[in-house]
Amino acid sequence: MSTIERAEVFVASPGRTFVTLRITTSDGVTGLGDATLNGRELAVASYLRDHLVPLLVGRDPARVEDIWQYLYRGAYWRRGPVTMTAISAVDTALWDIKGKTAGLPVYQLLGGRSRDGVLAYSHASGTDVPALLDDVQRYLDLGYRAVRAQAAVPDVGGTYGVRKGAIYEPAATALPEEQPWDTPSYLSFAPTYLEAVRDRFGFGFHLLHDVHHRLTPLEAAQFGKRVEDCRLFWMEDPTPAENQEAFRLIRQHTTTPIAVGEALTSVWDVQHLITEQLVDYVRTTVVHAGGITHLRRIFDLAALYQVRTGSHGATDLSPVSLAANVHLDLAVPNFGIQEYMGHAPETAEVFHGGVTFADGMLHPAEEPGLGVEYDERAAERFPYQARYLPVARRLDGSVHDW
Ligand code: GCO
Ligand code: MG
Repeated sequence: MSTIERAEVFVASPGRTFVTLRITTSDGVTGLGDATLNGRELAVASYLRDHLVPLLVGRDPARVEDIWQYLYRGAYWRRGPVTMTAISAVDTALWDIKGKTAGLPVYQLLGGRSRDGVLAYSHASGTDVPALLDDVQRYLDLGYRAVRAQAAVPDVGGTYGVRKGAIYEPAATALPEEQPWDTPSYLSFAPTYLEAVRDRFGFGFHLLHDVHHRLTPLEAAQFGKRVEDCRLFWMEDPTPAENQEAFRLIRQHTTTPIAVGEALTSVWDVQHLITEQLVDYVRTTVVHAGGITHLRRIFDLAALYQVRTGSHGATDLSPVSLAANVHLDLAVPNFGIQEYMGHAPETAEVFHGGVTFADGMLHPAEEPGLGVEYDERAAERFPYQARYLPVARRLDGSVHDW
């Protein structure tokens, strides 16, 4: 029997920080898992190195479900982003190994293709409305059939989602940057630029918008109602998801579809949202919601309630978990859309292979496993650099949800 011989944790910052797990079997097969938790990376690296790696050595890598149950139930302490990201990395690496051992791409192990490709959306943004419109044009020219639009609120500055460099990267400073936030200014401005996008480009593509947890339930209801004529694909995270009853109030007032879940980490965290049909899209991912094994369970529950998938795919999801997500997206019946921001050029020096983009769709690699390799040597050129996500403060100085 093949056994897990070693499991190594790599922390490197090629363009941004990634934590990567590599499991090697006694047969010399390797599998990769992403363990990146933006701004809290070293906590997961320690969880893996200090607490999970010693439990893995000697086990049968083929027993993917059993290892998931062993790590989850065996921790006693349940859920939470650090635990679930660490378990995700192990699970993803084991699926990679299973694919390589079987000689099949992972999506084949999940039941094969349910579709020809995976619809992807990317991020257009601008420091003002003309710049946003230019950026939407750029994404349409690149072949995207779905575009997220965000613009900086005039006179407030620091609005979520507005790109400074070539790629939107919010975790950019050694200590958290403090950004101002003003809800009334956002509420009066954001609908106008979404309308400007529809006025200029029409309705022949999907338009998305991320509110990024900034509104109260009633404000979110007002916003959703106000933008109904824009026919958004979704409004994302309109209000923080700790209080899930809040979505019922939003629902009672607007037919703008709702997407939630990028910061949630287990089926129990989304159970109420799904079974009460409080959201239309669930945004949990392979990397933060327990790997392929657990994310598939979430997606299956969602399918029963006509909730579709819309997995998170920001730059802080490494090419490994993005690939794993796209394998799953290709297979599940209730796929909706996949976020795809791409990565900095340095990231591609370390992670080779992965998904490809063509005509608005993502495609996984056809090699056995996930189709991504980690270049350890190249990673040494990019030592770990601490980077934090920003913190938002209202104009009176009090902390707001970033
Ligand atoms: C998105 C997200 C990201 C997150 C980031 C946090 O919709 O892509 O909201 O931009 O803020 O992934 O680490
Ligand atoms: Mg988001």
